Amino acid sequence: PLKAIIFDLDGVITDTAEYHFLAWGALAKELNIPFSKEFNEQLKGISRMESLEKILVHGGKSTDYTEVQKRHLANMKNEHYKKLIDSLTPNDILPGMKKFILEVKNTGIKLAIASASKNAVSVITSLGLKDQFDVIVDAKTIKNGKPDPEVFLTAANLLKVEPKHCIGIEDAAAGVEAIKRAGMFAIGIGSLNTLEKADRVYETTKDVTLKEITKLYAN
Ligand code: B16
Ligand code: MG
Repeated sequence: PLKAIIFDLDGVITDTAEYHFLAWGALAKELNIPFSKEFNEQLKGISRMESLEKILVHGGKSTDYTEVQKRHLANMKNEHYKKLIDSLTPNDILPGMKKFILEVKNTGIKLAIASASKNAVSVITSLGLKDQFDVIVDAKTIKNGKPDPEVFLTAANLLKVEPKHCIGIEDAAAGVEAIKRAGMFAIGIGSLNTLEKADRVYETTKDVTLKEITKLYAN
């Protein structure tokens, strides 16, 4: 039986993925590195420092900066990002997600967050959803980022639920891979092209219903 649903945060519960895109885009522009929505897909779900490295490699500039300078660049992006998420409110919850979360909660299924973001607790608090979750696991508590399964396995462990009794929901390719490697059922939000490893892909959050995913999980 389905006992828990583990949610990614950025791109599933709220569209902070768009703010990450804007903040990285501004930094890339300053560094004279080409940046596009398509390239940004590769940054979804992966850590801040890994994202920076991918951007620098993409621009052929990885060896131009020392580790200290790279930390500084990552901090600049994060300060910009924090300004962008400063004004988040419950109105920024993605369509259908609040209703879905409350429905899951009412059914007695456990809920957790598994996010690669160090800003996860602040985001979920601004959205007014923190109390709905039994467990929040973020980049501050884990060693290996997505696509490593650690963040999802840690969430299941803290919930005291076996991975096979969990569904994971993700918008990033790295995240879907992490869910599958954790031995869970994977729901993807986005395009089939990028999320082909998911057990089921929905185009948007408003297409996700508890009734349907419970059925898919059971079969
Ligand atoms: P931060 P998620 C991830 O969050 C984002 O998808 C990814 O784009 C970002 O680089 C990462 O968090 C780190 O975020 O800089 O705030 O620590 O989708 O796993 O909830
Ligand atoms: Mg995400």
